[in-house]
Amino acid sequence: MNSKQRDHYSKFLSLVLRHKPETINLALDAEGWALVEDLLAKMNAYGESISLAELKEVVHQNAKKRFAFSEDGQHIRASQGHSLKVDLKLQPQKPPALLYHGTAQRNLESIYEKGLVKGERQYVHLSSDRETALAVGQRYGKPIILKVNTEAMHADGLSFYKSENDVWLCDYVAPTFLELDE
Ligand code: HQG
Repeated sequence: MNSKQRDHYSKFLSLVLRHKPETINLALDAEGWALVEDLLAKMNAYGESISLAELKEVVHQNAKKRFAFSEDGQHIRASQGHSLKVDLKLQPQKPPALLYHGTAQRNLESIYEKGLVKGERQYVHLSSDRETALAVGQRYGKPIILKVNTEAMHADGLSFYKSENDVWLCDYVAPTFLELDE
């Protein structure tokens, strides 16, 4: 498979494992897991033909490690990014003192007013490095990076979670904890 094909399947997996499993009539359990066998059968029936070996390639070659197999290899899920109400069973963790959020410049005014809100997704997503935040922000337009004072948030008793692929998650970031990274 070439990188363009892997990218295509990665996007399709994001759709069905994070947002719309009903697209292919796939069942996810409460923790977001799908049966690999079921996923393969339903993707193939839908016309997104893929073998088990190819699925493994997409999962293992994915730079952001967006998807994970269960230990026994029977199940697969997205590690973060869900709009579906799944319980990833993540435990609260102490975050680094500072995290980053990349967004589009046009969102800034509203973010300063309302803070970072989850929107469609289950959590607000934060990155531990500027580079990733920049890439995230670039998806929606001219990017800017916000520094999030996670140390102060944590001291205030707010909870943070780290996804299996090292994306930091929280429920909300109030404007007072945000600063433009210049
Ligand atoms: C913005 C990707 C106006 C927020 C990434 C973002 C991440 C506001 C957009 C993960 C706002 C939501 C999530 C407010 C937040 N006013 N705009 N008050 N509060 N926003 O895609 O964080 O690559 O739902 O800044 O890497 O961009 O797909 O969230 O621009 O980890 O694996 O509302 O998705 O992962 O956009 O991205 P999104 P996100 P993948």
